Amino acid sequence: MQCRRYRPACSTRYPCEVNLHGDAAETLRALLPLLDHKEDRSWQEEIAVQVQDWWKQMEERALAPANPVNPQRVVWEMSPQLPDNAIVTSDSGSCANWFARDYRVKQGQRATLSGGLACMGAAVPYAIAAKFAHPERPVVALVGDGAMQMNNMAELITIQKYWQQWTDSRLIVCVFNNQDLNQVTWEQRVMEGNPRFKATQQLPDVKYAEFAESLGLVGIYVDNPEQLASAWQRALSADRPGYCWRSN
Ligand SMILES: Cc1ncc(C[n+]2csc(CCOP(=O)(O)OP(=O)(O)O)c2C)c(N)n1
Ligand SMILES: [Mg+2]
Repeated sequence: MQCRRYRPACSTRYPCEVNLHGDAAETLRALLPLLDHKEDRSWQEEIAVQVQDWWKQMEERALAPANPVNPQRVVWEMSPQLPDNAIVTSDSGSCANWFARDYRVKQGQRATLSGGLACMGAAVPYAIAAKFAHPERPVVALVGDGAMQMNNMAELITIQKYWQQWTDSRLIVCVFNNQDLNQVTWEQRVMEGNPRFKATQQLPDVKYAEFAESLGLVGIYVDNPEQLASAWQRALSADRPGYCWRSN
C-alpha cells in the first residue's frame, strides 16, 4: 500500500485529502484498526430501515400486474432460485435496471454488467467467458431483444459449439422481448417529450425460443407471469443451456 499526498486523477469526482493505492482488501484491513468505534449507531440503524423499505418497494414494483409480463418480476423470480455459485451477466438496456434492482446477489455469486451501463451486446459473450473460466458454475445472461438481435443471437451458436465441454452445462439466456429499444424510449420520454423514430426503435418479433431449439438447446417461452417461477426452475434443472423468452 502506498500513500500519496496529491494525485489529481483520483480526485476527479470528490476531493481527496489522502489517496491510498493498494489492494482494496489489504488496504481496508490495514485501516480498520485506525478507526474509532462509534457508540452512536443511529445513522447505521436508519440506513438498515431504509434498505428494508427499499426491498419492500422492489417487491411491490416487481409484483405489480402487467400484461403480459412485468420485466421486473422476471428478475425478481430468478433471484431466490439461483444457486449460491451462480454467475449473472447483464446487457445494457432496461434489463440493466432490473439486474441492479431486483437481483439480490448472494454470498458466493458473481455479477457482471457491461461497464458504465454502456455497451450493448456484452451479456452473452460475458456469459460464455464465465463458462470457460468457471465451467462448474451455472451462468445466467439477461439480455434485451435489441441486444439479442445485435449480436447475442449469433453467440448462441458459440454456446451450441462448446456447451458439452462444461462440467455444469447450465447457461441460461433470458431475453426480454418488448420489440422496442426500451431504455432509449424511456430516455426520450423523460428528456425529449417522447419522440419515436420507428425505423430504428421498432424491433422485429423474433421466435427466440424456437431459434434456440433449432440449435438443439432448450427453448422456454413465457407470456404469463404466474409461469415465471416454474420457467426458471425448468431452465435451472435442464441438462443443457436454456433459453427463457418473455413477451413485452
Ligand atoms: C453498442 C451500443 N449501441 C447503442 C447503445 C445505446 N443503447 C443503450 S440501451 C439501448 C436499447 C437496448 O434495447 P434492448 O436491448 O431491446 O433492451 P430494452 O431496453 O428494450 O430492454 C441502446 C440503443 C449502447 N449502449 N450500445
Ligand atoms: Mg427491447
